[in-house]
Amino acid sequence: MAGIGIHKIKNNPVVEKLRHGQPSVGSWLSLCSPVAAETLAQIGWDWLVVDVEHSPVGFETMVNCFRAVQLGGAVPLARVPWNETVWIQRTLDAGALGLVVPMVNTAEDAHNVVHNMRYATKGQRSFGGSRVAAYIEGDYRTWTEENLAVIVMIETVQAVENAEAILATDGVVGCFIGPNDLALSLGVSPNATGPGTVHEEAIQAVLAAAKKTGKAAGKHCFTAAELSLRIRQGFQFLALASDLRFLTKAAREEFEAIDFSGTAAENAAEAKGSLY
Ligand code: 3PY
Ligand code: MG
Repeated sequence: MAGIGIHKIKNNPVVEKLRHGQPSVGSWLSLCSPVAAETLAQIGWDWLVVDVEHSPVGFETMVNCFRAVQLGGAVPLARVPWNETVWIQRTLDAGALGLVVPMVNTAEDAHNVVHNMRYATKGQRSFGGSRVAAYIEGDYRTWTEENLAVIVMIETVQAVENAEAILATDGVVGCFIGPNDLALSLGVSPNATGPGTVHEEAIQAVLAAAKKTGKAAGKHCFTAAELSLRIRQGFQFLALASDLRFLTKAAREEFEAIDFSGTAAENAAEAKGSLY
C-alpha cells in the first residue's frame, strides 16, 4: 500500500558531509515539543539535536521528537546528559543517528564514547536493536560502524589542550565547541568572546587540531552571521541557536513592535480586518 511513509537511507547524510569536508548545519531542540521539531525540520536543516542535557525533555518525548525530525526531513541526533554507557545505549536504541557527547576532556573520554557507541567486538554497546533500524537499508548493526555521527564536545581548557588526541581517537567523526562552558572554564564571561580574546584563541586551537587530524570541527553559534563566518574558517558541524531561542527572539521582536501610543479606540479601528 502506498503511503507518505519514510524512505530508507543507505548512509548517514550528516557523516557523509562531514567526511567529505562539507559543512553540515543544524539546530537545537530545547522546547521538548515534537510539533516544534517537525516544523523546524521542514526548514532545511541537515540535522536537529534533541537536547537531553539541558532541557527537561523526557525519554518518550525525545523519541517523538526523533520521529518528528525524521518526518520533517532532517536527521535526528541527540545530546546526551553525560558521557555514560546507559545514556548512550538507550538514546541510540531510541533512534538517534548520532550523538553529541558533553565534556569530553581527554583521549580516554573520547575512547569511552566510541566504545559505548559500537557493538562488540569493537565496543560494548549491547545489541537489542534500535527503532530506527527499520529506516536503514541493510543491516543496522553493521551500518552503525561507519554511520553514527560521533561528535564529542570540547568545552573546557583541558579539552582544548587535548584536542588533537581527542580528535585523533578512532571512531570520532568530529568535535563541537560549547562556547558557554568553554568561557566558564577559561574563567571569563560568556560575553567575552570574539577576535583578540582568549576564548577565540581556544576556538582557533581546536580548529587547527581538527584540520591536523582530518576530523570535523564544530561549534554552537548564536547568529547566522557567526555561523557563516565559521563556515568560511573551515568549521563544519555547526548549530544555529535553538527552537527556544527562535521562539523568544521572534516573539520579543513582535512584542516590541507593538505600538501602544494610540488610544484604545484608534488601535481597535486600525487592527480591524488586518490581524494576519
Ligand atoms: C555550551 O555553550 O557550553 C554548550 O554546551 C552549547 O551547546
Ligand atoms: Mg556546554
